[in-house]
Amino acid sequence: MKVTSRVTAAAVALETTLLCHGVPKANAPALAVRIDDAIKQSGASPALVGVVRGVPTVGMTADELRLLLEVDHVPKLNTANLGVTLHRRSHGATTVAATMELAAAAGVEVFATGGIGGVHKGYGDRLDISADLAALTRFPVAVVASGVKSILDVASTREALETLGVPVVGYRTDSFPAFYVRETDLPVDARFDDEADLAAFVHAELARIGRGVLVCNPCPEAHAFTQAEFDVALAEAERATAGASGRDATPAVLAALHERSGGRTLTTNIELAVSNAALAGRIAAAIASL
Ligand code: PSU
Ligand code: MN
Repeated sequence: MKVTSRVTAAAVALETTLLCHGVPKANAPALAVRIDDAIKQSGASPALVGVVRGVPTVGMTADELRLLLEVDHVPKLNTANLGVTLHRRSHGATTVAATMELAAAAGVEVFATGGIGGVHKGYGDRLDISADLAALTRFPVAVVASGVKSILDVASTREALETLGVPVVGYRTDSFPAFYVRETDLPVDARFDDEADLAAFVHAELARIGRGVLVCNPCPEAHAFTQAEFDVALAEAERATAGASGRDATPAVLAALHERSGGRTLTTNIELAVSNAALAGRIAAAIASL
């Protein structure tokens, strides 16, 4: 695939769905700047990924991000609807799945986000599994995330990653984190405490398997929820969004959580995304100097 790539050394890919749908639009420009700064401070270079007027772009400009944020309903793109959006020359915000596809096409090895999509709890009685999981089996990119959002079925998502054979490693943790919550009783495949060792593993593993790796970085302690705190917030948010389904489910529940927690889940979401960007930057910088 031909992508417009403005990638320099030690690039870290970033997704646009997090900015266009995951946080309120008013918070997106400042979050984008904080993520960029975190990556630069780590000695790496940010490469925002999205589709601008049908052009798949790795390394979007600030003006291009502004354009996507100004559009009323920029579609959320996974690997299923990416191609049609290119064909029709429309704008699109890339999820983890589509961002991985474009990052891989541009040769970018490291990608930072908040949390990946996974197995939904089944709002209504339908099966809903994010394309992010399949993308991890297809594109050689290391995704640095705080596990999966605790609005999903975290245990089933961990099991699905195992079934798909996706390497899941923990940065200074033995457990698979659940986004707002630092720890669960679910395991990672291996724990890494040393960043240089983690970077060397990631680089070698991507080359060895030609598929993705999930690097789990728990939410910063100061902003984490306990499981009990989170359960209360989630129960309320689910009640408020009982009708949302399909691609709308995640943004709807996230928005309800942000509203009902008085912004606390939003702060946590922002802080963990920045922390993941910083770690991804350090990994990318370490890989560049291998
Ligand atoms: N993490 C966040 N906020 C988000 C998402 C992840 O903190 O909005 C997005 C990502 O783009 C992820 C997507 O790929 O949600 C998953 O959506 P779905 O379940 O429709 O695949
Ligand atoms: Mn879905």
